[in-house]
Amino acid sequence: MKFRKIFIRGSIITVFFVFLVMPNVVSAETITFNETNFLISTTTTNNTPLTSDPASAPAIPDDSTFTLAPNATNTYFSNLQGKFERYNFVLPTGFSNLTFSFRTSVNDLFALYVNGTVVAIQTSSTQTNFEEPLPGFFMNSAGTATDTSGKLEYLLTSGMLPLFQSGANELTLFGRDTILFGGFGPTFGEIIYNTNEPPPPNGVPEPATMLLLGLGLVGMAGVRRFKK
Ligand SMILES: [Ca+2]
Repeated sequence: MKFRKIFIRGSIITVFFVFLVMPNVVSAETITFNETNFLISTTTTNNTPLTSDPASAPAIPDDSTFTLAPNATNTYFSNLQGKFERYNFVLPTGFSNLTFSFRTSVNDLFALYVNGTVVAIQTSSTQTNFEEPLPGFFMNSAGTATDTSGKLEYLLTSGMLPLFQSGANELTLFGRDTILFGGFGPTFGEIIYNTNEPPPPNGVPEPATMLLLGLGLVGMAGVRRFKK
């Protein structure tokens, strides 16, 4: 009797301490996207200005307008036409160490918005914009962004990191033509972050989880025997 009491108490205390010493499960997650992952808005513009001033970028159309698949017709701009395309992604609660890289080729100009804020603009129209390195940037986990192409006229070099949020996020790319015709071209993007979220339900159980489960079963068996 005494032994069982001690055993149950011991099990509860052990479980408590295992909880205390169990490290957070931190895993690195990567969101990779390209031009095929964007949806194009049905709203278009005609000869809207776009300068190196982020305030010059046009207002983003309503979320409900981003319905068009990125095919040859929808990614094409007629003379001076502007279009918007959207990539939606989700970040978990408590994400950390987020980095973001983005490169794109637009004929002829573009502005990129993270959750509604303009973070990068390319206003120069030159053949080299369609050659590597494509116009783009990298933001490190300290939130410092650098132009990896030397081809951007505007980059939000600090202050980009707080734009990312837990839950739904959106990247919006505005592109427009300056002569003859244009369109959205190849796009490359990567968002990498750490997460403390539990592993997916079909994942392999970790040793700590197995230990807890085992101790719980032993404890329950102990209680059952004690009640007898
Ligand atoms: Ca053009």
